[in-house]
Amino acid sequence: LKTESFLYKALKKEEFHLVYQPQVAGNEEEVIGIEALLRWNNEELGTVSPGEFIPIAEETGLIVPIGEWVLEEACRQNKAWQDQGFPPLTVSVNLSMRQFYHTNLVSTIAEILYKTGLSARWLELEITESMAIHADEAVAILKDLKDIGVKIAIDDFGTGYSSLSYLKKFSIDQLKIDQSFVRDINSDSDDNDIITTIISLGHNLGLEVIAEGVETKEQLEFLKKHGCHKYQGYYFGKPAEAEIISPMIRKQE
Ligand code: G
Ligand code: G
Ligand code: MN
Ligand code: NA
Repeated sequence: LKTESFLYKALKKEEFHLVYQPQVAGNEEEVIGIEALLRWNNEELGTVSPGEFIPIAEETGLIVPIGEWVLEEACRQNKAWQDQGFPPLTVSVNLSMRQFYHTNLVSTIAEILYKTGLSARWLELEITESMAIHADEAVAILKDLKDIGVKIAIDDFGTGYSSLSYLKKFSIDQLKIDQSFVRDINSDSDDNDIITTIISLGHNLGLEVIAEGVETKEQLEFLKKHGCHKYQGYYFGKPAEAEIISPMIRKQE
């Protein structure tokens, strides 16, 4: 309850900030994208994890203004990197269910892109399989998002309860293999099968596939061997403030 009342004031009091985690591709392990992750520090509560406050923000509807702030801040930072001469990257932003189905989502995103000057192709929205529950509506929203040019990724892929048929109907660009499958790569043969299946599924449907939660060289080698080209995880870098991430993005010559 205390968390809820503090959450109402958090935006105004500028208690939120974003951290960024690199996403890398290819043998050069070049940074090609960044996931933006929300952090909240409150004077009295200390650091509250998103796992704790996002569900409250969802219930109260606060996720809509908070989510808008996240989108704008992530786009602003990404444009700043481009203006500083770093090679262009995709910034990925997590959307929650309530935000996804909010009437103003598409126009809000269009406005934020206009305001920050970021080109739509450098913004990726992460949704989860569970958001496909209102299938017809979701198809329409995703089509509108595609029309403005942003990318769509399915986060935590493989953990949701959903029919695979939506993958063909939805305008999506990327599957993110859930970290639970990556965690046990070198011990659990079931997870190995799931990973190789997701990679082929993605490739067969013409989608990019990124593995999350990559922590070891063994996991990376396995993923590479099976044709996964993009990775994210502590092995490459933990989520960190923009200033810490900047040196990881190679400067253009
Ligand atoms: O960063 P961390 O691992 O603590 O994130 C925990 C959970 O919170 C993850 O499921 C992540 O997707 C979610 N999360 C982090 N930042 C945001 C955000 O800006 N918006 C939404 N909706 N979820 C977020
Ligand atoms: O649900 P989502 O995939 O958005 O959640 C991302 C969360 O996963 C972030 O909170 C981030 O801190 C966490 N994360 C990122 N890389 C790793 C990793 O290599 N290992 C573990 N255990 N967590 C990670
Ligand atoms: Mn995510
Ligand atoms: Na995930």
